[in-house]
Amino acid sequence: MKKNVLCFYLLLLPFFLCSSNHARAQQGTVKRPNVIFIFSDDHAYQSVSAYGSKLVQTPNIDRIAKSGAIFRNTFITNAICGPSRACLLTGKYSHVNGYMVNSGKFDIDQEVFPQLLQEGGYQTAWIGKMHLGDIPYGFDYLNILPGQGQYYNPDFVNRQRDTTRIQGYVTDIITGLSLNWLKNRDSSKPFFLVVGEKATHREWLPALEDLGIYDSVDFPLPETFYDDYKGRFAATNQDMTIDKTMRLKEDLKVHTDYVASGIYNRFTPEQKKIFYDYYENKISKSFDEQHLTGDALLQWKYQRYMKDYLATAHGLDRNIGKILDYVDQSGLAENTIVIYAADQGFYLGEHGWFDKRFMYEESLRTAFVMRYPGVIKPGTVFDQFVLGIDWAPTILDIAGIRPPSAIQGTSMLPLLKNNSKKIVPWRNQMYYHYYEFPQPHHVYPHFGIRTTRYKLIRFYGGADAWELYDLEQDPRELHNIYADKKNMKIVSSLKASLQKLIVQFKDDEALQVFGTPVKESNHF
Ligand code: SGN
Ligand code: CA
Repeated sequence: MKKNVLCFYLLLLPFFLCSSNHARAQQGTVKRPNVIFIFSDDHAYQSVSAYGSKLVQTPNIDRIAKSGAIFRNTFITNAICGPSRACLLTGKYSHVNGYMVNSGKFDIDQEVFPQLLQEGGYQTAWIGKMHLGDIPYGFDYLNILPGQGQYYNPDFVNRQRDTTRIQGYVTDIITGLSLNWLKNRDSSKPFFLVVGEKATHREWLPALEDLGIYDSVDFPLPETFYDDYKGRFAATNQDMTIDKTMRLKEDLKVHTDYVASGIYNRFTPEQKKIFYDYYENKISKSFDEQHLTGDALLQWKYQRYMKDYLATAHGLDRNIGKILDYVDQSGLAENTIVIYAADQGFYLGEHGWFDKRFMYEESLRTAFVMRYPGVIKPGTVFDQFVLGIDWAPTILDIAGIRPPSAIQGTSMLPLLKNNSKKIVPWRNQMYYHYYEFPQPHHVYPHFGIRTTRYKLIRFYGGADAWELYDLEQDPRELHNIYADKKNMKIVSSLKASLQKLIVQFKDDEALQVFGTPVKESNHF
């Protein structure tokens, strides 16, 4: 008899397992929150006032942090655009989701978490920059920029791959399309919307109304601006300095090629005039008059870079404000989570650089703020290490959908719910792996581990060397102390932890490199 009952339950088990996600998803149908995920491109946390920046104010990003939480230790596991988005969508490291370099193509046959949201009854949309080389499934509505997209009068591509050119400034248009979608969506379902921003990507083109807003400000040089890269081979050999790599014409718009320029050719006569008056009649003219050389030229470039970059970021922050206003005024606020995050960090002159990629702090770490009414207490600060691959399982968990076991990230929901500040078991180290080489910025492939105090990095593919930083003693990462005999113990303990992470995340390429000895003479 007993045996029969057991058999009966065993027969039913697959049914329970299959339906468990659905059942969990259904439980709180009424209450399941909406999620708006605003994902910017190359927006450095050093320029966000919520992160303590003194450069400019970002009142709207700060507004999310104040009404929710700021995550001060958010790290991206492969700090470039396409791969970061692939990590967001899959919750998996680049070597697992296969999208390791920007020139690659995302394998759309793999599962992305918005598909699971759809199955669980969510309506899903991605509007703006996506940059995956292909269009993944899982979105009911898509209106995306082709590739990197354009700042002025950009083209947008829909799910049917029809292209439409829309007049205006990209960040404003993305907001307009997003609000439109929100207003016309099926309001009987909860939703997940990605607002994919192009700002603040190179070549840092501000909204025409923001041209020159910071021209009277003299931005301070970062402490490491004149870094000599001593003891760091890969850093010595990169191609991303303001001095040598940054281009006067394309990046700083000094005597833009008004005939050949793709940007300029898209303009209406009115837009053309505003752009020309500013960059040609004002900036280029003043540049010519100064006859700058050497350090004066370098400092001028830095100032122009900062002014354009921060003016572009200003338009981004203003548009985040428009989305928040809509959420607040439409009655959505109470049940809508708003997230702002950047796809990775960016150098604002630190080490003399722009761009990203390196496992050093400015690019590894990214801005991430989140408001979750009723769950996260306003003004919460999280210092736990959270990763870009944690977003997928977190959002699934919030939606009541169990994250698939193949996801490598971890749901942050237990942290978010933990207003009583009990200790929630959490990682205190993270694993990073970057691949794209040599183009476009000649940053050698590398992987490594960051703990609360140390960072150990292994470069390979031509720059075979280890680097070790003590982030407590040397937060700017100027002193590679790997070869210092007195660090042998910490090196071997970090290597053991790194190897464990490599094995845990099944990174075969790293495992092979890890096992290949490096010539001692490479550590100078
Ligand atoms: C372009 C930029 C690079 C930038 C990559 C990747 N050059 O190639 O400076 O690193 O995009 O950026 S540009 O001359 O076209 O501006 S990412 O954000 O997509 O990863
Ligand atoms: Ca980016």
